[in-house]
Amino acid sequence: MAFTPTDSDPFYEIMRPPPDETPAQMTARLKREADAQRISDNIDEDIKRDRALQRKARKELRILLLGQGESGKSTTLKNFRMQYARDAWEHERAGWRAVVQLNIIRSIITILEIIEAEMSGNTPLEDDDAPRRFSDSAADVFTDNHRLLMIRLAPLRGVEMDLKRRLGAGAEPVHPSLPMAATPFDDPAPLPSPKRHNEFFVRSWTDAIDSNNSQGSPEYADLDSSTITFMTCKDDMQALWQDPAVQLSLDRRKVRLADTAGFFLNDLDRIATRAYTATDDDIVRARLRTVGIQEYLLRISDGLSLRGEGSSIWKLYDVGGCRTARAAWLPFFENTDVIIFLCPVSCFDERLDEDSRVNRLEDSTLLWRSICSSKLLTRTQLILFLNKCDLLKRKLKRGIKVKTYLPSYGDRPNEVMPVVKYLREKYKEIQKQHSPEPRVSYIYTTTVTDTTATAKTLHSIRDRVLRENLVTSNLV
Ligand SMILES: Nc1nc2c(ncn2[C@@H]2O[C@H](COP(=O)(O)OP(=O)(O)OP(=O)(O)O)[C@@H](O)[C@H]2O)c(=O)[nH]1
Ligand SMILES: [Mg+2]
Repeated sequence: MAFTPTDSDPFYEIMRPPPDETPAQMTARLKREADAQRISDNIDEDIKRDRALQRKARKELRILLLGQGESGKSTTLKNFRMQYARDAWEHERAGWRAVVQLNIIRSIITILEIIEAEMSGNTPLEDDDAPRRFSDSAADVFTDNHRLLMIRLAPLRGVEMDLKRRLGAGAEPVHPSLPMAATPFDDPAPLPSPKRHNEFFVRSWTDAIDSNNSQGSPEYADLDSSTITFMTCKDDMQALWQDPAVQLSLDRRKVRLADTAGFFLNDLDRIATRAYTATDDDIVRARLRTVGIQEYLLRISDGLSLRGEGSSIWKLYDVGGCRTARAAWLPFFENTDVIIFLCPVSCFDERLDEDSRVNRLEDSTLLWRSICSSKLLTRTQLILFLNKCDLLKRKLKRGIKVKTYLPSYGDRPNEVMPVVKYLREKYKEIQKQHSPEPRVSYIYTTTVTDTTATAKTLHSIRDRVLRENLVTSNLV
């Protein structure tokens, strides 16, 4: 950009044009300035290219995991680490027990708060669309037994505080943000989805897990009063979770704990024990919301057996996906080799936590469009995960019609395969239309909580990314 000094600028005196400058002198001066700028831009470009080549020579790749909040970025990262950073994974295993306990306690507290609200006839907690006051019969389903359970489970609030302190986790209110005018494919119909509670978050889950690591070991459990209280509450937690009135209430408020971290509630016999150690699946499913951006290193051996040699370093960046966190993504775009973008396909009838006016699929689609069209990412390989296929399947089975929220879906069958195919085509089309230069589309349908299937996807990505990287760095 040409330099235009103002009189408050320290360079004003040096840079300002002579007062008696003729038109011809002005033209010559502007040309000189434009030439200087072009040379400077070329140098910047050369430096950028050199840096990229140096990284390639060191066989270093930068991979960014992007997508809206809860799309599955951290879960994908965990799959990568489980496959390719096995030592670190094992080292952290003991520390995950506290996260699993915290996930369970958050679900229990959600249930307790719902019972409290229903008993007092207060405004519903989870669903803005539900009636403002429940009928007497709804409140009546809760009895003295529920009151007793509430009292008996009260100590879990203390355990929650203790676990959060140990993990260094915080809780953030959901900040409303500006509405988005555009829609993905059509104007979605009004959405009856629940609004979630403030969630705890960590800046870096490896730090959180590390700081908690020694305290998470089974030997430490003898002294760990939180685990002891947690174990003591096991029967009451089970009674609460399996209670028909509770299930009815959750259903009415469309709170699907079983679709979130709540599915640990079915495993209390296994988890609420002194000897419990988190399994690989537990770790992958445990939810810790990300804020900020965190770098994770992986050493990837080239499964291509290219001359049988070497490995490359993959720098993976996990980011917070909620709208307020997205401004921090931009500085990471430059020199990013690969973006793995996660679109949760089950979200067509849900709204953003941070802005309940915005449909999640709409948000994800606009995000995808802006990633595809970014000039900074022209040479970045884009990989799209159409994620949460298992939840899509469950949702369609419950009879929820895609067409209601996405009228352009029309009369296609309300089944997983056609829905995924439709979204795949739409996302592919957006990529084609909005990419500044033609690029190949790599689209995978995923359920990243399924570690076996995801391992295959990651191996395929590894081979593909390494191959592409070799091609672009002219090594093959
Ligand atoms: N059933 C199911 N759950 C999933 C899937 N992918 C992610 N989840 C769950 O969805 C929740 C959110 O996943 P995360 O990986 O934490 O999402 P994120 O994109 O990192 O979210 P932020 O950190 O808030 O940006 C977690 O409870 C995961 O276990 C999936 O394919 N199927
Ligand atoms: Mg995350």
